[in-house]
Amino acid sequence: MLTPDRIGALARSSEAPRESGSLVGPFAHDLMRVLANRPRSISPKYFYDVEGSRLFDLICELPEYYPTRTELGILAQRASEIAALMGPRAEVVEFGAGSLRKVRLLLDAMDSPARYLPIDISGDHLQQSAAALKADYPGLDVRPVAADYTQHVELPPRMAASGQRVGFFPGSTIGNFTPDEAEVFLRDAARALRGGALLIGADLVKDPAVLHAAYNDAQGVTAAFNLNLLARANRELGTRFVLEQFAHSAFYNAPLQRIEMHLVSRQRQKIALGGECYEFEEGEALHTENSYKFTVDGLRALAVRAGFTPGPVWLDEQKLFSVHWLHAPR
Ligand code: AVI
Repeated sequence: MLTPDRIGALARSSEAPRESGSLVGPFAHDLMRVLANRPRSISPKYFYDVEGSRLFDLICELPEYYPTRTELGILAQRASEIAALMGPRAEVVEFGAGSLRKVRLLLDAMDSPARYLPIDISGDHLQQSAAALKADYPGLDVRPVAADYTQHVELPPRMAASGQRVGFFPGSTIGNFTPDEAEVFLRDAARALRGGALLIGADLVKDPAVLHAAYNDAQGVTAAFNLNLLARANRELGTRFVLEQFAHSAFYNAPLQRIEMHLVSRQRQKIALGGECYEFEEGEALHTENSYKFTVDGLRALAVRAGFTPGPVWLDEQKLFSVHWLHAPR
Protein backbone atom coordinates (compact mmCIF):
# COMPACT_ATOMS: atom_id res chain seq x y z
CA MET A 1 0.00 0.00 0.00
CA LEU A 2 1.06 3.57 -0.58
CA THR A 3 0.89 4.42 3.12
CA PRO A 4 1.54 7.92 4.46
CA ASP A 5 4.98 6.57 5.53
CA ARG A 6 5.83 5.52 2.00
CA ILE A 7 4.61 8.81 0.57
CA GLY A 8 6.75 10.52 3.21
CA ALA A 9 9.81 8.49 2.14
CA LEU A 10 9.19 9.34 -1.52
CA ALA A 11 8.72 12.98 -0.59
CA ARG A 12 11.97 13.05 1.40
CA SER A 13 13.81 11.48 -1.52
CA SER A 14 12.44 14.36 -3.58
CA GLU A 15 13.89 17.03 -1.36
CA ALA A 16 17.49 16.95 -2.61
CA PRO A 17 18.56 20.57 -2.98
CA ARG A 18 19.08 21.76 -6.52
CA GLU A 19 22.18 23.66 -7.57
CA SER A 20 21.21 27.24 -8.19
CA GLY A 21 21.24 28.09 -11.87
CA SER A 22 18.88 28.51 -14.75
CA LEU A 23 16.28 25.88 -15.55
CA VAL A 24 17.25 24.32 -18.83
CA GLY A 25 16.53 21.03 -20.54
CA PRO A 26 13.44 19.42 -22.00
CA PHE A 27 11.83 18.43 -18.67
CA ALA A 28 11.98 22.00 -17.29
CA HIS A 29 10.83 23.43 -20.60
CA ASP A 30 7.92 21.00 -21.00
CA LEU A 31 6.79 21.19 -17.37
CA MET A 32 6.64 25.00 -17.50
CA ARG A 33 4.68 24.87 -20.76
CA VAL A 34 2.31 22.24 -19.34
CA LEU A 35 1.68 24.12 -16.10
CA ALA A 36 0.94 27.30 -18.02
CA ASN A 37 -1.85 25.57 -19.96
CA ARG A 38 -5.15 23.95 -19.10
CA PRO A 39 -6.04 21.12 -19.18
CA ARG A 40 -2.57 20.07 -18.02
CA SER A 41 -1.01 17.07 -19.72
CA ILE A 42 2.65 16.02 -19.80
CA SER A 43 4.48 13.35 -21.80
CA PRO A 44 4.86 10.03 -19.92
CA LYS A 45 8.48 9.87 -21.07
CA TYR A 46 9.37 11.98 -18.00
CA PHE A 47 8.46 9.09 -15.69
CA TYR A 48 11.70 7.32 -16.52
CA ASP A 49 14.52 8.75 -14.44
CA VAL A 50 16.53 6.19 -12.42
CA GLU A 51 13.84 5.99 -9.71
CA GLY A 52 11.00 5.85 -12.25
CA SER A 53 12.74 3.04 -14.15
CA ARG A 54 13.22 1.16 -10.87
CA LEU A 55 9.52 1.57 -10.02
CA PHE A 56 8.50 0.48 -13.52
CA ASP A 57 10.59 -2.70 -13.12
CA LEU A 58 8.65 -3.35 -9.88
CA ILE A 59 5.34 -2.76 -11.70
CA CYS A 60 6.31 -5.45 -14.22
CA GLU A 61 6.51 -7.98 -11.35
CA LEU A 62 3.12 -7.09 -9.79
CA PRO A 63 0.42 -9.76 -9.74
CA GLU A 64 -2.12 -7.30 -11.21
CA TYR A 65 0.17 -6.09 -14.03
CA TYR A 66 -0.32 -8.92 -16.54
CA PRO A 67 1.27 -7.36 -19.72
CA THR A 68 4.94 -8.16 -19.01
CA ARG A 69 4.58 -11.78 -18.01
CA THR A 70 1.94 -12.41 -20.69
CA GLU A 71 4.12 -11.00 -23.45
CA LEU A 72 7.14 -12.93 -22.14
CA GLY A 73 5.00 -16.09 -22.26
CA ILE A 74 3.99 -15.43 -25.87
CA LEU A 75 7.58 -14.72 -26.92
CA ALA A 76 8.89 -17.83 -25.14
CA GLN A 77 6.23 -20.02 -26.72
CA ARG A 78 6.67 -18.58 -30.23
CA ALA A 79 10.41 -17.89 -30.22
CA SER A 80 11.33 -20.52 -32.82
CA GLU A 81 8.51 -19.41 -35.16
CA ILE A 82 9.63 -15.79 -34.81
CA ALA A 83 13.30 -16.74 -35.28
CA ALA A 84 12.39 -18.55 -38.51
CA LEU A 85 10.72 -15.35 -39.81
CA MET A 86 13.82 -13.37 -38.84
CA GLY A 87 16.11 -15.67 -40.81
CA PRO A 88 19.88 -16.04 -40.47
CA ARG A 89 22.21 -13.19 -39.44
CA ALA A 90 19.39 -10.75 -38.72
CA GLU A 91 20.00 -7.38 -37.08
CA VAL A 92 17.66 -6.56 -34.21
CA VAL A 93 16.82 -2.91 -33.46
CA GLU A 94 15.06 -2.54 -30.11
CA PHE A 95 13.12 0.69 -29.53
CA GLY A 96 13.28 1.74 -25.87
CA ALA A 97 15.44 -1.12 -24.66
CA GLY A 98 14.98 -1.59 -20.91
CA SER A 99 16.28 -4.60 -19.03
CA LEU A 100 16.93 -6.48 -22.31
CA ARG A 101 15.22 -9.54 -20.81
CA LYS A 102 12.76 -9.98 -23.66
CA VAL A 103 15.29 -9.74 -26.47
CA ARG A 104 17.32 -12.58 -24.93
CA LEU A 105 14.41 -14.91 -25.71
CA LEU A 106 14.72 -13.94 -29.37
CA LEU A 107 18.52 -14.01 -29.52
CA ASP A 108 18.57 -17.50 -27.97
CA ALA A 109 16.25 -18.80 -30.69
CA MET A 110 17.74 -16.92 -33.66
CA ASP A 111 20.07 -18.37 -36.26
CA SER A 112 23.41 -16.51 -35.82
CA PRO A 113 22.10 -13.03 -34.93
CA ALA A 114 24.54 -10.52 -36.44
CA ARG A 115 23.92 -7.29 -34.61
CA TYR A 116 21.80 -5.84 -31.83
CA LEU A 117 21.05 -2.11 -31.74
CA PRO A 118 19.20 -1.14 -28.55
CA ILE A 119 17.94 2.47 -28.62
CA ASP A 120 17.20 4.10 -25.30
CA ILE A 121 17.08 7.61 -23.89
CA SER A 122 18.76 6.54 -20.63
CA GLY A 123 22.41 6.32 -21.77
CA ASP A 124 23.93 4.96 -18.54
CA HIS A 125 21.33 2.26 -18.02
CA LEU A 126 21.67 1.30 -21.68
CA GLN A 127 25.48 0.99 -21.55
CA GLN A 128 25.26 -1.26 -18.47
CA SER A 129 22.62 -3.57 -19.91
CA ALA A 130 24.40 -3.67 -23.28
CA ALA A 131 27.70 -4.64 -21.62
CA ALA A 132 25.96 -7.47 -19.74
CA LEU A 133 24.36 -8.71 -22.96
CA LYS A 134 27.64 -8.54 -24.86
CA ALA A 135 29.28 -10.74 -22.21
CA ASP A 136 26.61 -13.40 -22.75
CA TYR A 137 26.65 -13.24 -26.57
CA PRO A 138 30.33 -12.78 -27.49
CA GLY A 139 29.72 -13.23 -31.24
CA LEU A 140 27.06 -10.50 -31.36
CA ASP A 141 27.89 -6.95 -32.46
CA VAL A 142 26.09 -4.92 -29.75
CA ARG A 143 25.72 -1.23 -30.67
CA PRO A 144 23.75 0.80 -28.10
CA VAL A 145 22.23 4.00 -29.49
CA ALA A 146 21.56 6.61 -26.78
CA ALA A 147 18.68 8.56 -28.31
CA ASP A 148 15.03 9.47 -27.84
CA TYR A 149 13.34 6.95 -30.12
CA THR A 150 10.13 9.00 -30.04
CA GLN A 151 12.05 11.43 -32.26
CA HIS A 152 13.60 10.52 -35.60
CA VAL A 153 16.75 8.40 -34.96
CA GLU A 154 19.47 7.94 -37.57
CA LEU A 155 20.68 4.31 -37.44
CA PRO A 156 24.05 3.08 -38.73
CA PRO A 157 23.83 1.37 -42.14
CA ARG A 158 23.28 -2.39 -42.19
CA MET A 159 26.38 -4.57 -41.96
CA ALA A 160 27.52 -5.95 -45.30
CA ALA A 161 26.97 -9.63 -44.53
CA SER A 162 23.90 -9.31 -42.32
CA GLY A 163 20.40 -10.62 -43.01
CA GLN A 164 17.23 -8.57 -42.59
CA ARG A 165 16.83 -5.78 -40.06
CA VAL A 166 14.03 -6.47 -37.59
CA GLY A 167 12.66 -3.87 -35.20
CA PHE A 168 11.51 -4.99 -31.75
CA PHE A 169 9.06 -2.80 -29.83
CA PRO A 170 7.67 -4.86 -26.94
CA GLY A 171 5.67 -3.98 -23.82
CA SER A 172 2.81 -2.16 -25.58
CA THR A 173 4.80 1.05 -25.32
CA ILE A 174 3.08 1.97 -28.60
CA GLY A 175 0.02 2.50 -26.36
CA ASN A 176 1.73 5.40 -24.59
CA PHE A 177 1.69 7.44 -27.82
CA THR A 178 -1.31 9.38 -29.06
CA PRO A 179 -2.81 7.73 -32.16
CA ASP A 180 -1.11 10.40 -34.33
CA GLU A 181 2.25 9.91 -32.61
CA ALA A 182 1.90 6.13 -32.98
CA GLU A 183 1.38 6.50 -36.72
CA VAL A 184 4.35 8.87 -37.08
CA PHE A 185 6.53 6.50 -35.04
CA LEU A 186 5.50 3.48 -37.12
CA ARG A 187 5.99 5.34 -40.39
CA ASP A 188 9.51 6.26 -39.30
CA ALA A 189 10.18 2.66 -38.19
CA ALA A 190 8.93 1.36 -41.57
CA ARG A 191 11.52 3.57 -43.26
CA ALA A 192 14.35 2.53 -40.90
CA LEU A 193 13.49 -1.17 -41.31
CA ARG A 194 13.06 -1.15 -45.11
CA GLY A 195 12.95 -4.71 -46.47
CA GLY A 196 12.78 -6.12 -42.94
CA ALA A 197 10.05 -6.29 -40.32
CA LEU A 198 8.79 -5.03 -36.97
CA LEU A 199 7.89 -7.30 -34.04
CA ILE A 200 5.60 -5.28 -31.79
CA GLY A 201 3.69 -6.04 -28.58
CA ALA A 202 0.25 -4.47 -28.09
CA ASP A 203 -2.00 -4.76 -25.05
CA LEU A 204 -5.57 -5.74 -25.92
CA VAL A 205 -8.95 -4.24 -25.09
CA LYS A 206 -10.48 -6.37 -22.30
CA ASP A 207 -12.67 -6.39 -19.18
CA PRO A 208 -12.26 -2.91 -17.65
CA ALA A 209 -11.96 -4.47 -14.17
CA VAL A 210 -8.77 -6.29 -15.24
CA LEU A 211 -7.38 -3.05 -16.69
CA HIS A 212 -8.38 -1.05 -13.63
CA ALA A 213 -6.58 -3.48 -11.29
CA ALA A 214 -3.41 -3.41 -13.42
CA TYR A 215 -3.07 0.37 -12.92
CA ASN A 216 -4.36 0.49 -9.32
CA ASP A 217 -2.29 -2.25 -7.70
CA ALA A 218 -2.87 -3.11 -4.05
CA GLN A 219 0.71 -2.32 -3.02
CA GLY A 220 0.55 1.21 -4.45
CA VAL A 221 3.59 0.81 -6.71
CA THR A 222 1.82 2.36 -9.70
CA ALA A 223 0.77 5.27 -7.48
CA ALA A 224 4.42 5.74 -6.42
CA PHE A 225 5.47 5.56 -10.10
CA ASN A 226 2.95 8.27 -10.99
CA LEU A 227 3.90 10.49 -8.02
CA ASN A 228 7.60 10.08 -8.84
CA LEU A 229 7.03 12.55 -11.67
CA LEU A 230 6.54 15.27 -9.04
CA ALA A 231 9.41 13.90 -6.94
CA ARG A 232 11.62 14.08 -10.03
CA ALA A 233 10.62 17.71 -10.61
CA ASN A 234 11.55 18.44 -6.97
CA ARG A 235 14.93 16.71 -7.37
CA GLU A 236 15.85 18.16 -10.75
CA LEU A 237 14.03 21.46 -11.01
CA GLY A 238 13.76 22.55 -7.39
CA THR A 239 9.97 22.61 -7.31
CA ARG A 240 8.35 22.00 -3.94
CA PHE A 241 5.52 19.66 -4.82
CA VAL A 242 4.21 18.08 -1.60
CA LEU A 243 3.47 14.54 -2.71
CA GLU A 244 0.84 13.93 -0.02
CA GLN A 245 -1.18 16.75 -1.58
CA PHE A 246 -1.65 14.82 -4.85
CA ALA A 247 -3.64 11.63 -5.42
CA HIS A 248 -2.92 8.92 -7.99
CA SER A 249 -5.90 8.43 -10.29
CA ALA A 250 -6.05 5.76 -13.01
CA PHE A 251 -9.21 4.73 -14.86
CA TYR A 252 -10.30 3.13 -18.12
CA ASN A 253 -11.76 5.53 -20.66
CA ALA A 254 -13.79 3.01 -22.68
CA PRO A 255 -14.80 5.23 -25.65
CA LEU A 256 -11.13 6.09 -26.21
CA GLN A 257 -9.91 2.56 -25.37
CA ARG A 258 -7.26 3.85 -22.98
CA ILE A 259 -6.20 3.86 -19.37
CA GLU A 260 -5.63 7.42 -18.23
CA MET A 261 -3.36 8.29 -15.34
CA HIS A 262 -3.62 11.62 -13.55
CA LEU A 263 -2.25 13.31 -10.44
CA VAL A 264 -5.14 15.07 -8.77
CA SER A 265 -4.57 17.98 -6.41
CA ARG A 266 -6.15 17.24 -3.03
CA GLN A 267 -6.39 20.94 -2.23
CA ARG A 268 -5.97 24.41 -3.66
CA GLN A 269 -2.24 25.09 -3.89
CA LYS A 270 0.48 27.05 -5.66
CA ILE A 271 3.67 25.71 -7.25
CA ALA A 272 6.67 27.88 -8.10
CA LEU A 273 8.84 27.04 -11.09
CA GLY A 274 11.26 29.14 -13.12
CA GLY A 275 10.16 32.41 -11.51
CA GLU A 276 6.47 31.72 -12.24
CA CYS A 277 3.72 30.64 -9.88
CA TYR A 278 1.16 28.06 -11.00
CA GLU A 279 -2.12 27.38 -9.23
CA PHE A 280 -3.88 24.05 -8.77
CA GLU A 281 -7.53 24.14 -7.74
CA GLU A 282 -8.77 21.38 -5.45
CA GLY A 283 -9.53 18.41 -7.73
CA GLU A 284 -7.55 19.81 -10.63
CA ALA A 285 -5.49 17.18 -12.45
CA LEU A 286 -2.16 16.85 -14.18
CA HIS A 287 -2.68 14.20 -16.87
CA THR A 288 0.48 12.08 -16.83
CA GLU A 289 -0.13 9.09 -19.13
CA ASN A 290 -2.41 7.42 -21.62
CA SER A 291 -2.06 3.71 -22.17
CA TYR A 292 -4.08 2.81 -25.26
CA LYS A 293 -5.43 -0.70 -25.62
CA PHE A 294 -5.93 -2.24 -29.06
CA THR A 295 -8.01 -4.77 -30.90
CA VAL A 296 -5.98 -7.03 -33.20
CA ASP A 297 -7.68 -5.45 -36.23
CA GLY A 298 -7.14 -1.95 -34.87
CA LEU A 299 -3.39 -2.46 -34.48
CA ARG A 300 -3.15 -4.01 -37.95
CA ALA A 301 -5.08 -1.11 -39.49
CA LEU A 302 -2.75 1.36 -37.77
CA ALA A 303 0.25 -0.57 -39.15
CA VAL A 304 -1.18 -0.48 -42.67
CA ARG A 305 -1.68 3.31 -42.43
CA ALA A 306 2.01 3.58 -41.53
CA GLY A 307 3.12 1.53 -44.54
CA PHE A 308 3.53 -1.98 -43.05
CA THR A 309 1.97 -5.20 -44.33
CA PRO A 310 0.62 -7.21 -41.37
CA GLY A 311 1.88 -10.78 -40.98
CA PRO A 312 1.24 -13.33 -38.21
CA VAL A 313 -0.23 -12.31 -34.83
CA TRP A 314 0.23 -14.32 -31.64
CA LEU A 315 -2.02 -14.09 -28.56
CA ASP A 316 -1.98 -15.77 -25.15
CA GLU A 317 -4.78 -18.16 -24.31
CA GLN A 318 -6.78 -15.56 -22.37
CA LYS A 319 -6.42 -13.03 -25.21
CA LEU A 320 -4.91 -10.44 -22.90
CA PHE A 321 -1.98 -9.40 -25.09
CA SER A 322 -0.88 -9.56 -28.73
CA VAL A 323 2.47 -9.79 -30.51
CA HIS A 324 2.47 -8.79 -34.21
CA TRP A 325 4.87 -9.46 -37.06
CA LEU A 326 4.67 -6.54 -39.52
CA HIS A 327 6.50 -6.58 -42.86
CA ALA A 328 8.26 -3.29 -43.63
CA PRO A 329 8.02 -1.99 -47.20
CA ARG A 330 10.92 -2.65 -49.65
C1 AVI B 1 5.55 1.37 -20.48
N1 AVI B 1 4.08 1.31 -20.60
C2 AVI B 1 3.71 0.42 -21.70
C3 AVI B 1 3.38 1.04 -19.36
C4 AVI B 1 1.85 0.95 -19.61
O1 AVI B 1 1.25 -0.01 -19.16
O2 AVI B 1 1.32 1.84 -20.27
C5 AVI B 1 3.66 2.12 -18.33
C6 AVI B 1 2.84 1.97 -17.08
N2 AVI B 1 2.13 2.92 -16.53
C7 AVI B 1 1.54 2.47 -15.45
N3 AVI B 1 1.86 1.20 -15.30
C8 AVI B 1 2.68 0.86 -16.30
